[in-house]
Amino acid sequence: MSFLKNIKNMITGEDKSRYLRGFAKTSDAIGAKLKIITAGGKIDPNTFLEDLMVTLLEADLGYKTSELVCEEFEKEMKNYVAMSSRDVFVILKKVLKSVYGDDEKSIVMNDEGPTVFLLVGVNGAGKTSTIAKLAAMFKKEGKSVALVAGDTFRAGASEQLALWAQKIGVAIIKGKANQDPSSVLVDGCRFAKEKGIDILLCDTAGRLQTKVNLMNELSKMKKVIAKEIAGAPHNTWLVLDSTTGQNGLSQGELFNEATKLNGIILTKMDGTSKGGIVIALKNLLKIPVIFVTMGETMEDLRPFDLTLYLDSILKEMEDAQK
Ligand SMILES: Nc1nc2c(ncn2[C@@H]2O[C@H](COP(=O)(O)OP(=O)(O)OP(=O)(O)O)[C@@H](O)[C@H]2O)c(=O)[nH]1
Ligand SMILES: [Mg+2]
Repeated sequence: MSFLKNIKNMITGEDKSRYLRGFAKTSDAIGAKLKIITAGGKIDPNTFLEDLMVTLLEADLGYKTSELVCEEFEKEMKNYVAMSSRDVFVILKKVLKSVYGDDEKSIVMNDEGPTVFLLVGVNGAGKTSTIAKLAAMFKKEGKSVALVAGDTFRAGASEQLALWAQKIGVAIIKGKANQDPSSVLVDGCRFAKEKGIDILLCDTAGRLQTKVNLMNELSKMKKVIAKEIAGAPHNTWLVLDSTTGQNGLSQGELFNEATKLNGIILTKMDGTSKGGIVIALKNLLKIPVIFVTMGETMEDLRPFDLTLYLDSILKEMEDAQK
């Protein structure tokens, strides 16, 4: 969709190097490691496949996806008489790209009224701070934005969001402590309709994907929003802490069952060497990663871009010897 394309065009120059820095730890785990393994010329295909499997597992691609990458790598490898370090880079980039699949993703925009975003996820994943980042981004794009403090459970959660709203200069709709979050969301939708707000960003309380009653609460929230604004929530995004590891796949699966996700935001990429989860999530769950966050400032939100991502995590290998 054109909106996302506009944002993507923002990734240039200095911005691009910020993106690369955000994946530095994953780059150490994959690119730098493979560079060492493949240094010195002669690459034994059998031991290399083992090393590749271990490297991918350590970077959190998960067993199934790592195995698939290795199988595809093995097929490609047959086209080479002797593999150089540079060949490994070229093959791996091609294989990772095909295992990820198409990089098609969109932000669903509502042309008839407010576009509603519902952000869900486990405790501490980064939902509230990501809402702030998204609000700042949309505001910069010239959209009118309002926030809904749908976390009425955790003490201080509404205040945390209100501070962000004040800092960014956008409206906020809050409820009372322990108020039914669905009723706060209804208030938010009505406010957005009345005031002609373009973007309504709804925060929710953190919850474990295994707590059935809390997951049902999310389904209820979706239903009440849909009654207020046709097609809403237009975007239901799982906020996933990329340092979580393979539990992220279980989060993706169970939140998707409860709320039918149409996107994932991967947070805290700056603090992890486990950026391979991006590939596993897309390959196994078919849910695209829309944005990644790589720091705590408002500027640390980036649209996910497959080519930049692969360039980043394999960066160390790029100038490897032929
Ligand atoms: N380094 C780093 N820290 C982040 C990033 N995103 C969020 N954080 C930090 O992670 C912590 C939790 O973020 P919140 O936004 O409060 O998480 P939440 O999902 O709303 O948490 P609950 O409301 O308790 O469920 C905060 O200290 C954030 O500053 C990121 O991309 N990089
Ligand atoms: Mg929160």
